[in-house]
Formats: sequence, C-alpha cells, structure tokens
Amino acid sequence: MQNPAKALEANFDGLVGPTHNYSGLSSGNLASSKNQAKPSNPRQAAKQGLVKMKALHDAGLIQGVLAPQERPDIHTLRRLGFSGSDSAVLFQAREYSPRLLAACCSASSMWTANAATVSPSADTMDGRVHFTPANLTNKFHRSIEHETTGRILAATFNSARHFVHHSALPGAEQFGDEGAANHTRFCQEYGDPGVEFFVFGRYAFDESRPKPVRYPARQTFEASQAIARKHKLSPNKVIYAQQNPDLIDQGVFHNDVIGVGNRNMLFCHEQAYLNQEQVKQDLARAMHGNFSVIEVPTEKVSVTDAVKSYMFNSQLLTMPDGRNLLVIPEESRQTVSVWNYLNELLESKQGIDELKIFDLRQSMFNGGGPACLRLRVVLTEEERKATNPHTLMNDQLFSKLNDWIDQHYRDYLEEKDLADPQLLLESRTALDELTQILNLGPVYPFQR
Ligand code: SUG
Repeated sequence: MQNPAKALEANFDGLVGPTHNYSGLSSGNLASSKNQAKPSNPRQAAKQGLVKMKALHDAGLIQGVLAPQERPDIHTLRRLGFSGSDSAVLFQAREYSPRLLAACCSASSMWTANAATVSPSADTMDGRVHFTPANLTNKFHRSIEHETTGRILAATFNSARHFVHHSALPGAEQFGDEGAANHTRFCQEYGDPGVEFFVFGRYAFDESRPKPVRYPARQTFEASQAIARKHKLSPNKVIYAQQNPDLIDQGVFHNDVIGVGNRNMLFCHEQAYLNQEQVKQDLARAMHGNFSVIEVPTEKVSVTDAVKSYMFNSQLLTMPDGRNLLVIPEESRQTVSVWNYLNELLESKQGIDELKIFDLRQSMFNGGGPACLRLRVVLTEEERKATNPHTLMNDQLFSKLNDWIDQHYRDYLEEKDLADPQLLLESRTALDELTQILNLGPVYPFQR
C-alpha cells in the first residue's frame, strides 16, 4: 500500500461581520433567545474572534480566515419585493417587519462550523477535498448564506485540481443541512483514510422515528446521506448517528453543542446520542478498534450545565508536539461542575493534556462558542500550498485585520440601527476592502 500523504488539520474561523447583533432569531438556541434585543459590540466581537485565531496560529497550528457576508442583505430584500434605492429598501423592510429586516442583517455567517461539510482528500474516491455549503434551511436568516459561502470557499480553496465545490442541497426542510456542526471526521493520522461521522436530528421521510417535540431538529438523515454520496465517500467508512431528541429539546441544537471529536477520540456527554452504546460500537468497528470515547456522566455535568457552559463546543486540537489541547470558552471556567470535571479530566490523563480558555462572550451570547467559529479543513502539504495564501493567519494579517476592524466597525449596535443606510455603506466599504486584503475577488452581490 502507498504511504498516505502527510496532512494537517487547518481551522478556518469566520471573521465576525460589522452588523453583529442580538435579534433572537434562532428558536431552540437558548442563548439566542435569551439575549434578544441586548445591544451588541461588533468591534469587540470581531476582535475576540481574531485573538483566538492568532493564539492558535502562534501555538503552531494552521489557522485561516473566512470572510463574513454582505449584510444588510439588500439582494434578498429585493427578492422579497422591496424596491427603490438601497435606503428605500431598508426603510420599507423595517416598516413591514423589523424581524425580517433583522434576519437580513444577521452576522451569523461568523459560525463557520455551519458554512459547509468538508471531506478531506484521503476519504474521497477522486482524491480531492470536497466542500458542500450547508443550506441551513431551518432558519431563514441562515438559509440566505450558502451562495455567498460557496463563493468565499471557492475563492479560498481555489484549485480545481485539489478542491471540489458542490452547490448546497435542495432548500427544503427534508434536506436540512447544518454542515460541519453535525459532522466529525475520525482518523489515526490526518493523512490516513478516515471515518466520517454524520449526526442528524430526525428522519425526513419516516414519521414513525423519534424526533424532538419542542425545538426543531435542523439536520436530517437524508441530508447527511446526500452529502456522503456527493463527496464520494466509501459507504463502509461512514457512520450515521441520531442525536438524542430529548437533548435537542433541552437546547442542543447542533451536535457540536454536545460532543467534539479529533483523530481517534470522541469527547461527548453520555446522553448525546440515541442508542449511544451502538454508536460507540459502530465507530470502534469502523476505526478497527483504535478508538477512544470520553463520555461525561450526567451526575458530573448535567445537560443544562453542558449547554450553559458550552464545554463540548470546544476545539479538540492536536498540537505540533502531539499533545491534545481543548479550547474552551470562559463560560466553561465559570460553571463549577464543568470546571471541576475538566480539571479531573486533565489529571486522569485520558488523552486531553491542556486547556486554553478564550473570552468569546459576544459570540457566546448568540450561542456560538469556539467550535462554532471554525471550519476544519484537513489539507496535505500540496493542498495547503494551493490554498489562497492571503487567507492564512500570520503576524501581518493579524495586524492588518485589527486595523481594518478599528477603522470600520461600530462598538455599539441595537435593532433600531439596522435600517441606518450609513451602516450599509460602512459594511460594504469594509467588505470591499477585506476582499482586497484576503485577495478573494468579487464575492459579494454588491461587487457583482
Ligand atoms: O445558527 N446563532 C447561530 C449559532 C450557531 C452556532 N453554531 C454551531 N453550533 N456550530 C444559530 O443558531 C443567532 C442570531 C440571532 O439570534 O441574532 C444565531 O444565528
């Protein structure tokens, strides 16, 4: 057998956009509902995200940046029949429905775990990296992301030899797809063929199956299967698991709120999946026995504390020296049961060696922790070289982006500001400049 190519995992974080705000748009996401109408600080939000990116770059990991989207989304508002000048469109939309306007102003593309599902070249039959932007059909404000997401991904991973960019699945609830938030890839070394683990909330075409009753199951089984087909994965290297519907009803709106995996390890709550024993066995079999699960018992950490602290919305990262790092939000330190558990975990030496804590409060108030903010892309050396170098973090890019944020971002935003034509102008000016910094070309509707 040929030696597999050496590969590493890169994390591409979403840069928070200039309209970051709290509009309570995501029912089932408890933080989003709770913080509706709080004023936001887009400048601080963008900087908090940038600090995490720079710290992980400085720790020797490959860190990339994905551009935010054009918001307010005048293009969508025009599709909905609002007309006249851009200012007129904004005013009409606000008069008609402030919530509709808010949905078209959300900076939600920052959570790039929902940007796409990515399958590394070692897993696909044609030996290329496959990307499918998530249709995010369950939430209107997110369902308008995938076209621009596709263009940003294509401008970031811009080589037909190495990268395949699919279009999103059909935008109907039967094919609701939330991207990498519900997908994990297990392997021994990153360059080895891996096992892709798709987690869904319900079956679309079988009413007899269990599903949540209070909050929506955003991802369907059928959507997960369609992605596996499109990405040309070997069927015996794909495992499907259903999220525990009771947990969706307790605020676990994505799999990455209750579990995280890396290489041959899964770190999850003991109630994360339906038929969890079977799920663990299926994974262990597909991984030829070389697989470990750290399952957190309810008696140590309740589901409520797991959701509040976002301890599982962590990044489990292998450092250049082989040690495993868990990147957690400040809220995990502040939740006593979680903080005690995590310290016990370090002492027990089960494979997690270090914790790194970040203040991501601006994003957390909308239900977005460290793992939500990043899209993982396993790349061979050759694929990394084929990636747009202007999107990769380094000291220069960090300082350029800091200056760019200082120049263009507000430090206070409320719902009433969203119809301000000046905000639209500021946002477009910022994004136009960003496409030059990241060398993306014209990815936004206003540039086309
Ligand atoms: O889709 N919040 C996002 C948070 C996404 C978190 N991502 C992952 N778990 N991977 C969502 O619910 C809230 C926007 C608002 O209410 O203003 C929002 O879209």
